[in-house]
Amino acid sequence: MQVNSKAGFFISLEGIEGTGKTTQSAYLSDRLAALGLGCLLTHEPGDTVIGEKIREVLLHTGHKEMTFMTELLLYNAARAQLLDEKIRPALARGMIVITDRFSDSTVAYQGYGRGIDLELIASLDSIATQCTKPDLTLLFDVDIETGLRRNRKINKIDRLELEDIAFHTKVRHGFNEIARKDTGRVRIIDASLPLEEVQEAAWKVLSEEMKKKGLL
Ligand code: Z5A
Repeated sequence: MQVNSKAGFFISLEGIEGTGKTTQSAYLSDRLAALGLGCLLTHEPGDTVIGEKIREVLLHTGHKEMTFMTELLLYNAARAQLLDEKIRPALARGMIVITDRFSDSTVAYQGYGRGIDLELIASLDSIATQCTKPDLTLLFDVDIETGLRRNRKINKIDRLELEDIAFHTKVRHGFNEIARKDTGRVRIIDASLPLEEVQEAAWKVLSEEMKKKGLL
């Protein structure tokens, strides 16, 4: 059963690190606000008191002993909390919700990256999300070297960023497989372009989708 938002509109931004998801989610939220459209901007893992504690455990560079299964369960726990506390109530009020990462990140990182069975990931996801799915996913794609270089420039290093290029290559492949299998929901944005061009491309896709649904 898929419980798509009845009144609101749920958008996820996905991609490997350094593709510009955080920058783009703020831009899209501001652009919607300028049109008078209320928007909840959120991110994963975190954005609740409990979720931020889980985030600290997940991303701490010292937690090298964390098993892949623990990692998978913690991402799902943070997501369940965020959905119950913030996302579902906002969608029920008819709001637009933009999340910086959602379930596709688990499929790409823990599934394709870590090698955990994709069916197991899907069944855990249906428990954690109660089958709530984004209406639209913008997948920001850039080569791994560029993404990691952008993050190093701002001195951003966490436990997953310490993984080698082979891991990040599998994750990027995973995201592209998700897009290939779900062309109705997932739209790929070329994130190698200059910032303003990526912003315009993302806005074009989002505004067109919203127009189709009579939301703009
Ligand atoms: N993870 C997981 O494994 N499983 C899951 O289920 C979930 C997550 C939900 C969360 O880290 C980590 O958890 C992440 C995936 C994993 N691990 N990794 N690695 P996070 O939340 O701290 O970070 P992130 O989600 O990976 O995003 P990021 O690293 O912060 O990058 P970003 O949001 O995509 O990019 P940004 O912060 O907007 O931009 C980075 C820099 O690039 C910044 O200086 C920008 O000004 C610059 N930038 C952005 N766009 C451009 C363009 N177009 N040109 C030039 N420069 C640009």
